[in-house]
Amino acid sequence: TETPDAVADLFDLKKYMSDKARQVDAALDRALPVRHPDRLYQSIRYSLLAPGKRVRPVLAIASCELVGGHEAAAMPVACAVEMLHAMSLMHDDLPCIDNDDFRRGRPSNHRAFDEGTAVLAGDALLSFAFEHVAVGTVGVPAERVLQAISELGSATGTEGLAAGQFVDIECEGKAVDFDVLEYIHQHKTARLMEASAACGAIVGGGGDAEVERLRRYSRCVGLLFQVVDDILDVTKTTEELGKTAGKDLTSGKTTYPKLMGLEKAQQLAQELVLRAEEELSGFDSVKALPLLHLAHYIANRQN
Ligand code: GRG
Repeated sequence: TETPDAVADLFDLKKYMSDKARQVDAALDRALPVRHPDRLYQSIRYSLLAPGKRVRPVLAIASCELVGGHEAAAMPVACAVEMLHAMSLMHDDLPCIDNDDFRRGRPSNHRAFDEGTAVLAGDALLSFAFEHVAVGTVGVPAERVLQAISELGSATGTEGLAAGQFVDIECEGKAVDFDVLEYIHQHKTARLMEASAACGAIVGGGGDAEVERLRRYSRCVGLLFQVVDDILDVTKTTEELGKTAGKDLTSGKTTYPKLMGLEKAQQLAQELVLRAEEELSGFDSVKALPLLHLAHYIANRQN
């Protein structure tokens, strides 16, 4: 299908992403073969290897390569961010949190297995992600590996995912203002994307300024991801119902279109792409193509 973007013609992001995703899936498969206890491993593999976009691992690998590192150096952190993402989805779906029966087009982990297994498989995956980076990263100075590990810790804990999810739960059923909405998305979504890019650049040998630029890029992309999600939520429903007006913007969870209107939300998405692009302008323009296209892909995605 044709994208409306002119930049889309210069680089085949689809191929780039599917090539990288294939490498990541093979590495994830090797990292966690089924051992004793079988059912725990099967539960982990069920969620970890389920089909997803692999946006976070691609961010890690592309950032590593952008600063001159090799894909192999970034593979353990790329796998780790997907493990952290997968465990957060498993726990998010639990009856005590979002109580979702489906994930990635299949029954959620606790539906396919059981609640206790889903909790423990998520816990095991959380621990293993750190172990995997510590043990599996080769050819990278130890202080850089340590930096990456601490980055992953802050991205998932009380300064990251867990905090974002906590505030999200706390705000359930309440009207939320722009700052709180941004806090939730910044922590639940953008922070792990930021860590993915930062870790990739760190193990790739990037300098402080490069790591910072990639952090700013991925924070924009992370927020963009959510703004687009909210926009799709409105436009998809409108399409499905064949209506001319948008979905009821006054009920349910707070979204960008509800807070600022659909048009302003679309403007915000455009601004975020531009800001992401600006951050990349500090890099070699050819080497930055994957991340440039990734930002456009996220802006234009339809699911
Ligand atoms: C991480 C310690 C720790 C605890 C977990 C439950 C929880 C705390 C956090 C939940 C965070 C959450 C569900 C964030 C939503 C993130 C998000 C945007 C999910 C969708 O990501 P995609 O579209 O999914 O990249 P795929 O399936 O393509 O990988």
